[in-house]
Amino acid sequence: MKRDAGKGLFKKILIANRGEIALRIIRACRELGIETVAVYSEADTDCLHVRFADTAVCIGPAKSAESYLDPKRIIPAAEITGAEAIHPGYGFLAENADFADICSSCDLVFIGPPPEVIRALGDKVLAKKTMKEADVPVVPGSEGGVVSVAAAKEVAEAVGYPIILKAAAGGGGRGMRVANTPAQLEKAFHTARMEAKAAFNNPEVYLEKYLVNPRHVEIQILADEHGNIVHLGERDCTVQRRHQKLIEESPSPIMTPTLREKMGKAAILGAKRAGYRNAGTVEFLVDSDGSFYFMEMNTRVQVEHPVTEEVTDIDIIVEQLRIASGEKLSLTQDQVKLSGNVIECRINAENPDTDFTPSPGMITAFHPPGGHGVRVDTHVYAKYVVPPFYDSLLAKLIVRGINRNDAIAKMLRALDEFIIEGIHTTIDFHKKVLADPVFQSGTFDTGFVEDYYRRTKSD
Ligand code: MV4
Repeated sequence: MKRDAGKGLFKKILIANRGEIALRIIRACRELGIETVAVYSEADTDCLHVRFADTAVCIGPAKSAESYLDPKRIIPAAEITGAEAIHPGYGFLAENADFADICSSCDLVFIGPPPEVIRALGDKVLAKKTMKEADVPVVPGSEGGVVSVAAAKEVAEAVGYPIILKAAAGGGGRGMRVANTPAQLEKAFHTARMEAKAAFNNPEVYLEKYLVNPRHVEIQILADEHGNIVHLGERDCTVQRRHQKLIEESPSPIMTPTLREKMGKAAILGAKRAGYRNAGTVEFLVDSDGSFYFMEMNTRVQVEHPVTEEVTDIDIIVEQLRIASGEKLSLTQDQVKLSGNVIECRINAENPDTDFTPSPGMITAFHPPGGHGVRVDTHVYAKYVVPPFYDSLLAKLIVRGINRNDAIAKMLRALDEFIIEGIHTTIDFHKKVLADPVFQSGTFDTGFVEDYYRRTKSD
């Protein structure tokens, strides 16, 4: 549904999510005078999003498929409470084009891009084609999917080994296979297709030259419904483990003003070509020589959005709400200014000593850090019981310093103050990484976490 110009902001929206992001959205709504409807599962009756929203509706049992993932339970909650729009947050239904379609047919605004844009960018082959048409650099590889071993081998010879096979319906690292030789490629082709079929019910795979240990740098963009698009600089998300981001920062240690302008322009051109609306993120791989290549576009607000909020002083959730209600962007590209260095550590309910296995249970003591330049986005409180059903993010600790060393010192100080007892968390892991000379040098790549464990195994 497209709203009439001049209708103003929404009066009431429903938040189809839980945890810290539900709280984050409620906060933005409160500041804008928008009423909020929370939805919650039977496992989440004691959650703060239920308490802080103006209205809360129980939508089903603990299992996500029967609550947060079920449009048949969420849409009626919006209808009964008179919400005009739905904010999906991240995860759950956030990148589900069918859900965005259902919203629109029920006269509810989906706070995000149009369904056909979500669908097109969710197809990684089509997304890559769209970016190529917009002159955004893409990794050399197959034009579209590869349908046979022979076709794959032909493309591999042309771009050179090593190569990577990726699922067209995949993303975020699921369904990928690397091959160094034609023999490996033959095997990888069949397993990649089988995995893709099993995971996404779509066996289509495409082939790219494999960049060895690149960096992950993503550009945040905002696009309104009037054709205006700005970028808010980059986030460096190179510190990951098994495709789970652990630390994000902005500016990227490898960024230069020239490279930022090039990547920002590329992100905007790609978003324009895709017909993008609302907040989005264009992910790039950056090679050791500074070449960058489109990887995928995320059509939702991301976990790490506060990094950009702190470095630009722009409230991304407020912008999402304004854009979705038909307002123009509140700023032009030359008004976007980056200031200082921001780092975010994801504090998860996981045990780093047992391969980051989940650690649900009661938090017996809780004290978040504070002070100058410290932000904590969390839904956790003392005696809160972390349920085993959802993702393990407990808190995002975000600090801002005048330079990178200052931000690292602040993060180490804040991590020292952070008390979470009763369950395992990633706090101590972050303390070790932030004190690591390789992390401090800023010269790491996506092999960093694995390499860190190799280097420090003896202690
Ligand atoms: C790649 C790559 C190297 N070369 N593509 C991982 C997530 C998924 N979106 C794509 N990924 C990669 N794609 C080419 N052509 C290496 C990765 C990759 C990676 C990328 C970003 C951050 C961490 C990573 C860890 C392993 C592999």
